[in-house]
Amino acid sequence: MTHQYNYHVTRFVISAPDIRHLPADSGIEVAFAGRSNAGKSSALNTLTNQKNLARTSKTPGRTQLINLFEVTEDVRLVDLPGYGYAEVPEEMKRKWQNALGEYLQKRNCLKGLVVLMDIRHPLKDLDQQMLEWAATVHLPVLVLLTKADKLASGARKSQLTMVREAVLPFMSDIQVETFSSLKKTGVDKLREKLDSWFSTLDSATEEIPAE
Ligand SMILES: Nc1nc2c(ncn2[C@@H]2O[C@H](COP(=O)(O)OP(=O)(O)OP(=O)(O)O)[C@@H](O)[C@H]2O)c(=O)[nH]1
Ligand SMILES: [Mg+2]
Repeated sequence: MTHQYNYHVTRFVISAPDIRHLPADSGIEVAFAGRSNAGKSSALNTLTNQKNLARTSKTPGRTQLINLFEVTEDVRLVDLPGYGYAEVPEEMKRKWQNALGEYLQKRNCLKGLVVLMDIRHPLKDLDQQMLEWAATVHLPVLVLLTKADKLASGARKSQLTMVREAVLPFMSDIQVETFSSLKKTGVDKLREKLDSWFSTLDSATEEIPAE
C-alpha cells in the first residue's frame, strides 16, 4: 500500500553549491527540474502549503543552488537551479550547469524527477534532453505543465494531449499533468506521484519476518 506523506511539514535543510555539500546519499530524493522561471520553486511552495519555503522570483535564475528540503528523515525534495537562462554570465552558467549535471548523474538516492515546463512553451531542447537522459538511466518522470491558469480550458487540454503524445517515443515512465500554483490545480497528482515514489522506501526497509 502507498504510504501518504504530509508534505506540509516539509522543512528547509540546506542550500549547497555542489553535491559534496549535501547530506549523506541515503533515503530517497525527488528533484524538481526545469527551465528557469518554469515555476519549480512555486510548485514546491504549493505542494507544501508554505508561502516562502522555496524562494521564487519574477527574474529567471533565482534558484542558483541545490536547495534541499526534508519531508521526513529519509524523504527529501530538491529544488534545482533552472536551466536554459541565457542572460547570466557564462562563468556562472557553467557553474550551475555543472552542479546540476553532477547532482543528476551521481546522486544515488535520486528516485524520481519532476520536470516542470511552462504550458505555453513545453518541450524545449533542454527539456527534451532531460527526458532523454531520465529514460537512459530509467528514472521515472512526472512532467508538470505549469502556469495552466494562463490558458483557457480548450487550449490547456490540447497542450496536454500534444505533450502526452510527444513523450511516447521516449519509451519511458513519463506521466504528464497540468499544474497551476496560482489556482492550486494538479497538486493531487503531484502528491500521489511523490507518495508512490517514496513508498519504494517502505518496501526497501521493510523487515524480513523471522522464521
Ligand atoms: N500565473 C502563474 N504564475 C506562476 C505560476 N507558477 C509560478 N508563476 C510565476 O512564475 C515566476 C517564476 O516562478 P518560480 O517558481 O520562481 O520559477 P523557478 O522555476 O523556480 O525559477 P528559477 O529558480 O529561476 O529557475 C514567478 O513570477 C511566479 O509567480 C502559476 O502556476 N501561475
Ligand atoms: Mg526557483
